[in-house]
Amino acid sequence: MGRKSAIAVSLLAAATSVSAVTLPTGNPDKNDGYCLSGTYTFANKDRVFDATPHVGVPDNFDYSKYDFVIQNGGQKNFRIANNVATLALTKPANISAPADITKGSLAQWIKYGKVTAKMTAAAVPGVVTTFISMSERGDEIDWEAVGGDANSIQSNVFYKAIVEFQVHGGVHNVTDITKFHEYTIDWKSTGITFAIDGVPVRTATPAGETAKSKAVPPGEQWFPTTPSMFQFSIWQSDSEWAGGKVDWTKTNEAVSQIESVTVECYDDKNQPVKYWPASALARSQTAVKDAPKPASPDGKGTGTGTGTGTGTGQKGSSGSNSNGSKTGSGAISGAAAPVASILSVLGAAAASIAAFFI
Ligand SMILES: *[C@@H]1O[C@H](CO)[C@@H](O)[C@H](O)[C@H]1NC(C)=O
Ligand SMILES: *[C@@H]1O[C@H](CO)[C@@H](O)[C@H](O)[C@H]1NC(C)=O
Ligand SMILES: CC(=O)N[C@H]1CO[C@H](CO)[C@@H](O)[C@@H]1O
Repeated sequence: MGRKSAIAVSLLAAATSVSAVTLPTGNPDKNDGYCLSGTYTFANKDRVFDATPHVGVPDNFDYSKYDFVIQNGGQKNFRIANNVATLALTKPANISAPADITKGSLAQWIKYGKVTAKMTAAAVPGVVTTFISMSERGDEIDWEAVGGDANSIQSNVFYKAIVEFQVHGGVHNVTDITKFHEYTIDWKSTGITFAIDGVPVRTATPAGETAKSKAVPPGEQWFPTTPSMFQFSIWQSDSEWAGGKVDWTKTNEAVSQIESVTVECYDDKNQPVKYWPASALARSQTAVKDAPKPASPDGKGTGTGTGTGTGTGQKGSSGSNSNGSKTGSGAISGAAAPVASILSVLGAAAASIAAFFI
């Protein structure tokens, strides 16, 4: 399911505190893309911006200061400690109502790229853990772990927020989702390869994902083609798909942990590049120019950031809504130098920015 409908479902199902579904304006990145290759961790919680509740990133978001954005749940449920982000779904005061989703994203708009998250998922029946891409118009690529099965994870592809369940999904074995695994979304214009711990398990191609819905105009293919944020979330589904209603008498919270997110940006020929598009670099450099003096003159500082985010529902093809949110924060690895390392240094010294809530 696409973002808007998923949000609606999420709001209905959870009576969440998400107050609006209006998407942010004044941010060119969501249209043009903003991708910087590197490995992002949660070594520095100052690099995680709490925008709860929010979709996307706030207007005028300063990418040089933050690696991750928390979109729902706040720092209370998107916790950064010991270099790891823990996304918690906490037992609601009233257990007859679903818990509020915890969601966050890597603060980039990627088209195309290979993104790998090292993370754990909750094996609590009724709970869904997600790692997904989400674009402004609802193009979406999903990893979704349902709490009712600790030994599988599902892949899915959505286009323009059009709901076509059980059409574009797959179910893949993984040994114990509560342990750290590396889940990869390798998204090229020619196809999406899903990999677990470096082993490809599925490739979805534009020609292979035939749309069933009349909502897809003739001549268009069911394939994500718009800049997307990579989002993490944990949410209460209560559906049969997810393992039934969450039993809050047995647990006080369900958690997913993220250790790192590694990004390899692709250019318009699906070739790995340090950044994409060229305007992303230009904007980075503008930020660098305007930013306070780096704390470390050698430009080799290791900026780290933490972030939290929240996401709103997406659903798996097997018929589930997943509110995916991703969070992450952290240091940009040296692989992304020189731009990323400059940004890292600046990030280490950065102050917080104003929040623009919708
Ligand atoms: C608890 O949640 C249920 C389901 O939303 C609702 O009907 C009920 O009124 C709530 N109880 C309280 C005390 O808020
Ligand atoms: C996945 O696990 C099931 C249950 O253990 C097994 O029957 C099946 O062969 C596995 N599939 C693959 C592709 O390994
Ligand atoms: C809570 C919620 O939205 N559950 C939905 C999950 O997705 C399945 C399949 O689409 C729906 O049947 C549930 O209602």
